[in-house]
Amino acid sequence: MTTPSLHQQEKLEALGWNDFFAEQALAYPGLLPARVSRPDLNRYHLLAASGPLTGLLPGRARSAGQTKAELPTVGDWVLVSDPAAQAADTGDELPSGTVLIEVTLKRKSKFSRKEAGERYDEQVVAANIDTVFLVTGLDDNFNVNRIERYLLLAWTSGASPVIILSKADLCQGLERKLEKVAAIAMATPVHVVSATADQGMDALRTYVTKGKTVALLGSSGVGKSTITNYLLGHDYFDTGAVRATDSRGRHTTTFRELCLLADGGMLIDTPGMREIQIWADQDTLAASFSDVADLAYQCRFNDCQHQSEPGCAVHAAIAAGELQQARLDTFQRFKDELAVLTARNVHHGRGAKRPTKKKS
Ligand SMILES: Nc1nc2c(ncn2[C@@H]2O[C@H](COP(=O)(O)OP(=O)(O)OP(=O)(O)O)[C@@H](O)[C@H]2O)c(=O)[nH]1
Ligand SMILES: [Mg+2]
Ligand SMILES: [Zn+2]
Repeated sequence: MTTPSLHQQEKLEALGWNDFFAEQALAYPGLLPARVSRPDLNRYHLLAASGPLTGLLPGRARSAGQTKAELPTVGDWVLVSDPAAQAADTGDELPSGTVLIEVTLKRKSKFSRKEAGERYDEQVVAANIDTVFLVTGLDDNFNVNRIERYLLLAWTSGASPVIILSKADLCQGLERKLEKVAAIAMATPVHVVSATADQGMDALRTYVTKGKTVALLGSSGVGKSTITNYLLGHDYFDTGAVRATDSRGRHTTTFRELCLLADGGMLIDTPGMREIQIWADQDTLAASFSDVADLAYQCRFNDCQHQSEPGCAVHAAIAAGELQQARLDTFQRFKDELAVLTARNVHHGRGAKRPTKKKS
């Protein structure tokens, strides 16, 4: 990578650049770093020290044995050709402000889910994020199981989760809902907010500080774009009314985009997810359900399924009112889903083991 000037260095750091990426970039002299702010079909909107650029992915990158999950996505750091050097070197005539994406740097964190539908592929929703805002409405759309699911994915991502309970102004029975959330949140911070009634929003700013990236995730209509606009200070993203019958949204946001806040920090707004299927591993599942896992250690049998075995500490805790049956049910359900996912990926040579590149 070309050594950036002090001023450029500062701009890069404001975009989240740090030693983790700088060390990787040392191997590529002559290339410039840029961050993917919005992936389009074949073009990538990038933010570089010099300002916005448009990145093109050379065909060879797509065919070099990269899986879909390895292609650049929102939040990724890429190294691009220096437009000036490129024209001189190859005589390539790219429109001004357009560069070639040569390298995608290794990710520090990534929020993934199983691709929607029948396929068993990983979809990386956002990369290199510090915090994920897991947004759920406190209106009729409130659903604790969904939060549990998002939490598991967030723990797998390497970023820190924060539970955002939105639309506080429309909430009935807050206390009861908070109890339910507390029972599954473990140590995750929980914030009750309303972006439209300007309630609790300042607490959210503490996560979006200079150089830090926050991704907003949650189902359609929970108010992700409304929160993003609030923190941005202007209406950048379209927002859309929810259905009166069930408070569900209409999938107003259709692309993922990283935006810079005026006083530093970055937000990634994402489209509401229809399905949130887990993409995790056993260790993260156990960590995410440490309440259940800690109890399971105390079961008489190592392979206790916590059904009707004697000496089951999990069932004892449920009987004593220390653990909710629903929590155990969710744990078992996730475990089953994960078993299917692992079996499919082992079958297809994916998962924990990366596919080995064939030598030609
Ligand atoms: N009453 C109330 N309405 C809100 C609040 N936040 C958002 N809304 C409304 O909820 C609707 C959906 O908000 P959006 O921000 O578009 O939701 P979204 O999560 O971005 O939805 P998708 O883009 O479809 O994923 C809009 O009509 C917002 O005005 C809030 O705190 N209180
Ligand atoms: Mg939206
Ligand atoms: Zn047991």
